[in-house]
Order: sequence, then C-alpha cells, then structure tokens
Amino acid sequence: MSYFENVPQVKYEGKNSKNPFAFKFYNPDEVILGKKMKDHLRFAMAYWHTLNADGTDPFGSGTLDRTYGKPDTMERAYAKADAAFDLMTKLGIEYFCFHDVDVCPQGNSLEEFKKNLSDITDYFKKKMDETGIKLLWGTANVFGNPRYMSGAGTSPNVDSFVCAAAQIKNAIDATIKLGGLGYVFWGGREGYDTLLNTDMDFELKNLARLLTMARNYARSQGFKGVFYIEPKPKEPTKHQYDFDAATAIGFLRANGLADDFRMNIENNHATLAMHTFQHELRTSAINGMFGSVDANQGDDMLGWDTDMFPSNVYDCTLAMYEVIKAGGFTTGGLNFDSKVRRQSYTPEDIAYAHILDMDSFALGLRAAAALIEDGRIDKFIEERYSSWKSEIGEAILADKCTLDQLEAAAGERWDTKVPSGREEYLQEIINSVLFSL
Ligand code: XLS
Ligand code: NI
Ligand code: NI
Repeated sequence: MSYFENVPQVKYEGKNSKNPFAFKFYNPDEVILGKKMKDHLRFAMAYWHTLNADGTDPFGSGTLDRTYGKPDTMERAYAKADAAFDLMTKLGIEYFCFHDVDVCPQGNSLEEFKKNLSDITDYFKKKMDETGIKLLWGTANVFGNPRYMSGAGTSPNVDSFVCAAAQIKNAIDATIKLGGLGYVFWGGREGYDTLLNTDMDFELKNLARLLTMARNYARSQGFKGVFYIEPKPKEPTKHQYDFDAATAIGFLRANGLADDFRMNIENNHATLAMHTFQHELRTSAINGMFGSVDANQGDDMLGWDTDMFPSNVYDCTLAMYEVIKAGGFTTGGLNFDSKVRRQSYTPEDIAYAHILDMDSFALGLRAAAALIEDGRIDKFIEERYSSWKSEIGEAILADKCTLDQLEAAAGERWDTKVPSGREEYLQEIINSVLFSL
C-alpha cells in the first residue's frame, strides 16, 4: 500500500478546473518566453519537510503520521523513499533535495550512519534511474544533534567541528554519487546568542576554513556542481553569520570562495532579514551570485521561519521576474522548503500543498513573462535614468570627471527637477497584467 495511494496522477486541467488533484496554471510542457514551464521552474521536493516534518510544535507532539507503517530502522527509510518517489512521480516533480539525516537513521556510530547512508543512496540511485528524477542538491544537517548546540564550523569545541567535517564529507560523497547539481550550506547554528561567550573573529575564520576544506575535498572527488550558501538572519541563533545575501557574498569574497559558491535564497529568510524576496534575488544577481531558491513564504503576523507553501502570487510574480532577468536557473531550481500546517495532517494535504506551490509559481512565471513582454516597467526604468546619457552623465560614468569639474557644472543645475518615481502607476501595471492573465 502506498502512502500516497489516494493521490492520483496530477495533470494540468486549466484554470476552470475544480479538480483538487489538478494543476490549474502549471502546464509543464507549455512554452513561455522560449522555454518550457518546467524548465523555467525546475521544481524540487524538500525531503525533510515533505517526508519527515510531523507537525510537532512547542505545545504538542506530531499530528502527521510519518512512520510509513514501519519501525524506525532502515525499513522505514526504504518505505519513506518509496513514498517520496511516488509523490514526485504523481506531481511531475523532477528534482529533490535532502539532508543526510533526513533519509536514514543515524544509528549508534559514524560507521553505522555511513552504512545506512550508503544503502539508502544505492536505493535512491535505482529509483532515480527508473523515474528520471534528479538531485538538485544535497546537504548535511549539522545543527540538529546536541553536539552542534554551540555551532558546527563555528563551535568553540573542536570535537564538534571534527564531527561536522565528517558529516559534510559523507554528504558530499552522497551528492556526488547521485549526480547532484549542487551542495548547500545553510548556517544552522553558525551564529551566536551572546557576545559575552563568543569569539566572533575565531568562529568566522573557522567557518571559512570548513567551507574551504569542503570545497577542496569535493573538487578533488570530481564534483563539478555548485556550492550554495543559504543566508538567514536569525533562528536558531539570535544572530546568524550568513545574515543575508550581501553579508554572505562579502564573506565568500573575503575568503576566496566566491568562484565556487552561489546563493540559495529562501523567501522566508529574506523577510526575516527585513528584506523582500526580490531584494535578495537582485542582490545575488547583480553580484554574479544568483543560484537557487528555497520557495516558501512566511507569515506577516509571525516573526519566525514558518516555512509555508507559497500562495502569494504577487511575491511569486516578482520573484520569477528576478529569476528571468537573472537569466533563469542553470544549476538551481525552486526547492519547496515548505511544510504543511499542523492541522493539514493527511497525505492528501501534502499533495494539495505541492499543487498550491507549483500553481502559485506557475502563475508567477506567467505574470512575470507578461510583465516583461508588456515592457512598460523596463521602459520606465530606462527613462528614469536617461539623464545619465547626457554629456556630463557619460563623462562621470567614464570616470573622467573630478569633483572640481562637477562643482563647476553644478551651478546651472541647482534647481533641477527630479522626475516622479511613479510607484503607484507601476503597481497598477502589475495588477492589470496579473488580473488579465
Ligand atoms: C532552515 C533552512 C534549511 C535549509 C537546508 O531554515 O531553510 O531547511 O534549507 O538546511
Ligand atoms: Ni531553506
Ligand atoms: Ni528556512
């Protein structure tokens, strides 16, 4: 019996369909701006939330049964893998992402964990060959185990650092074995709660040391994929070192890692940093660091990482606008780092959640493409900066002006009128495009 036995094959039926198990907007093979929708969006299932998260919150235990009818041994790991590949096949999701500890039990020793990981990835490989599903990225969970309570790469305790390195090595091996396109570092507990007990300089240097060792190891093993940093400003620590894209990019550049790494931008992390999703994507793109996306959304009322399946089409539109402008995904994609709400506890809810996410981003893609084809926003921005095409503007841009020359030119410009920014006019364009789809 399959965990998702009540979920049928999900197909595109168009926006008038009332079938809950159909896509209303995601039509995988439809071509938009010269590319199939599925190749624009490159959806990936997040193993941890989709197969493991059981709805536990600080006030109550799990509401979602994630035992797959099996004891917590490798038996469950195989049953879970069957459920995972069944769901991806039914939804037409072509990629997945996982942490080492998501996919098999940790056992009682490193040796046991390695054996489990090797066995389950053998099984994944078989399933991937059968279905054509690919690994978008792998990662190691070096934040959950109590040995990482004070950090992994940034722990004051050398043993924690050593264990993290071992886990990362094995997760890199697993990623390479499965032909993964990328490897993610999310800072987990790499940050601090109080400087009263923290040597920040020491910790940051060690973090760079660990990333460098991981990069060197992976390259020595023939890994050709991309490494990603996933910025997040807080939670679990009060101050995470990878606060936002700008911080993470500065850190990578300062430590000689910028050529191998890109950003994995998560919407909910962007908003926790008081940035928009768009801001983080744009910051990555203009620095040549656009990579991949964790496609979820936060809740405006709650100040933590709620990891909800995206329904906010406006956000998805602006995000896809950035993705298209950045040249689209190459190694990256849209990984649903999202979990169903605690009361949505049936297997069917997991399918509904993914359909919601895929349709929200499909709408976002359609709207973003329509905005680009419409051209008014691009034209407005071009005109807004048009004064730079004047003689003096071009001289400044060619770095041919001194402050003395600019002072001489300023007098006649003292009463200049800056044109309107027209924010509301532009918002109305978005609405009119969105609602005429
Ligand atoms: C947690 C992160 C995590 C990463 C992978 O907030 O989003 O899920 O995506 O370690
Ligand atoms: Ni994430
Ligand atoms: Ni997150």
